[in-house]
Amino acid sequence: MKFRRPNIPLYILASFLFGLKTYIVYRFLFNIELENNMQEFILLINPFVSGFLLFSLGVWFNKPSRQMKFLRYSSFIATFIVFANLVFYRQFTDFITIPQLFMGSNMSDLGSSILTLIKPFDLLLFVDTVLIWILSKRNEKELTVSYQKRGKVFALSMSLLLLAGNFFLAEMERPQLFTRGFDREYLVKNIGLFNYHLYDIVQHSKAETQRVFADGNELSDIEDFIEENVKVDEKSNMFGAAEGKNVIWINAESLQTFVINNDVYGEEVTPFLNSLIEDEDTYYFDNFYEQTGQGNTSDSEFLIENSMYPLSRGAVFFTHGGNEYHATPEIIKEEGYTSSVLHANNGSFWNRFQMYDSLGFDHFYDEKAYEINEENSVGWGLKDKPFFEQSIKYLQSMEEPYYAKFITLTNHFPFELEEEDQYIEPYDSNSNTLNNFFPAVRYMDDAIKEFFDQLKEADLYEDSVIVIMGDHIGISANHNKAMSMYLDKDEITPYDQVQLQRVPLFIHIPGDGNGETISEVTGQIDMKPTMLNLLGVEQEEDIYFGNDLFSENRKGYIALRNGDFVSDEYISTVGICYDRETGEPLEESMDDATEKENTNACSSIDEKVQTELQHSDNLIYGDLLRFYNFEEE
Ligand code: GP9
Ligand code: MN
Repeated sequence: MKFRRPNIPLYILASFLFGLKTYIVYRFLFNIELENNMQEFILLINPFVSGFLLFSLGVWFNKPSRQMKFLRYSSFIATFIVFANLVFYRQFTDFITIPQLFMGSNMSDLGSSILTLIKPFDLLLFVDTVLIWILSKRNEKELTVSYQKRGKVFALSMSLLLLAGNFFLAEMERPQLFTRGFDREYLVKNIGLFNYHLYDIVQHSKAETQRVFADGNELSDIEDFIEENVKVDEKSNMFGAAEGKNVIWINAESLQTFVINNDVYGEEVTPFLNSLIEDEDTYYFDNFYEQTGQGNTSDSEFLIENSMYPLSRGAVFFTHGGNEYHATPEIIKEEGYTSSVLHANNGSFWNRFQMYDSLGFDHFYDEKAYEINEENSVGWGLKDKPFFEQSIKYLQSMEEPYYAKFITLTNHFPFELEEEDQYIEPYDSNSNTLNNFFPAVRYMDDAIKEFFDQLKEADLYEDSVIVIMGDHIGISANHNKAMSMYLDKDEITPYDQVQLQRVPLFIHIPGDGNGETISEVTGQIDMKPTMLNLLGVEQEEDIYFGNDLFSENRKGYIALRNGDFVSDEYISTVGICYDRETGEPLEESMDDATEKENTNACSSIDEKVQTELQHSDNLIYGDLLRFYNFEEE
């Protein structure tokens, strides 16, 4: 039988197939929330518009072989972008940003994680590319178009017109879409993945320019804002409670609050941490939020050392590792402290070498400081137990008083664990990630318990304050079905999603005796002022956005990096204002007048939150701390 070629130019066919395929990916592989028919419609048209915009450029090539070559390569590249975003999304429930592309070294270090993120059926994504490849080779002449100049201009105008139509609908559906760019899901939903990437490129260049042109005049606005909204004059009653003590900080990888005092099939997930809560020397914070963005662990480190927000795009450790900062390690150096980070991973991951230097750390014990072999490692590297064990000698050798930050690794996605380290059964649901999370957390819990024993044995315990903090969520929204099953809920609402961003914080001060559970709304942004106060360091002139956790007089809200926030009374997310205690959306069952009032209740805080994030971003983009005089009174 003779092969009958389709009767349409290849660039049209390519646009159509690409549009169709991308739509299917949007609709079924990304977890994009659609609230109404208009959003459905925009999501449907935008991949076709993007496809046409790209492939119709082919008509500018007169030579058939060139035109076909363009279609082949552009189809492959466009598909690869969709594929890369898909793999990335499975891990982070987010889309790639330009700064992230420059974190290539991190991407390759992900190693085993990446493989678990690629599914065999992803190959299907490339079916149309293969088809186009074959057709373009076999039927080169028939499928090429040779338009006169007018035809070419017409094709271009059509594509731009379609794009304008798409943008118009998007702006109608979501006013200020382009100014509120930090919500990447909105962008992709409304203008498509490709236009989103273009937008991201523009944003990135703008940020780069900002640093070059910054001159420090912007600082006074920021200082005024902080003076008015953040700073609290009086000291909390914990000022100096750990004066002169060593600080042992444990960054507990991916630890979330929902596992604390919880169980799997009757087995406690975190028996040691649970017992620590009951200990009279522990202050435990159960409404403490992580505020990280794309930089995960490194973002949490940035928050705690600087009391500034990480960036909404990329990891600030990477993009602004050479900036001037005024971080905790640097400040306490003046009080005689030495500071170190201990983390048995490749030291260049997250650009740590450079950033630790900028933050004023004296020493970084990275993987080279540890004995790592096949027996004592799993997943990402050295297991937590040998990690702590091998670290004791370093603690003993540190000059006192010291500030030592331990970053654990075993409880990291994909939560691999060897049989012998599984002290509890995995959970049983459709999500292996969630299932394996519990035994991995349990292993970490046990590792911390042993570490406490080792500290005591080595006489390092009494004279320290031990902080344990979850760095960020370990279970993303992709596993909501399994999560709702575990939490015994019908579904995970946007409100629940925010609440899942709680990570545990323990401040354990041996001999204190007044420990308690504190349920105030708090977050990682608060750690720098808290630690400085605990150590009795008089606050000099400084720029920070958090408050001492123990202070009665706090600013009253915690901003999440995506612009959501949690205040004492409300939780604001996806444009809905929820009552924090009940989880009820305020808009519902309200008459018009009250509704207005309630929306306003969230919106007045919202305004502050957005300004605060903006100020913090500007400080980083403009590298403004280089103009700040930390000495002046
Ligand atoms: C890597 C460790 C884990 O060194 O900090 O990285 P994460 O993916 O959680 O940021
Ligand atoms: Mn982490």
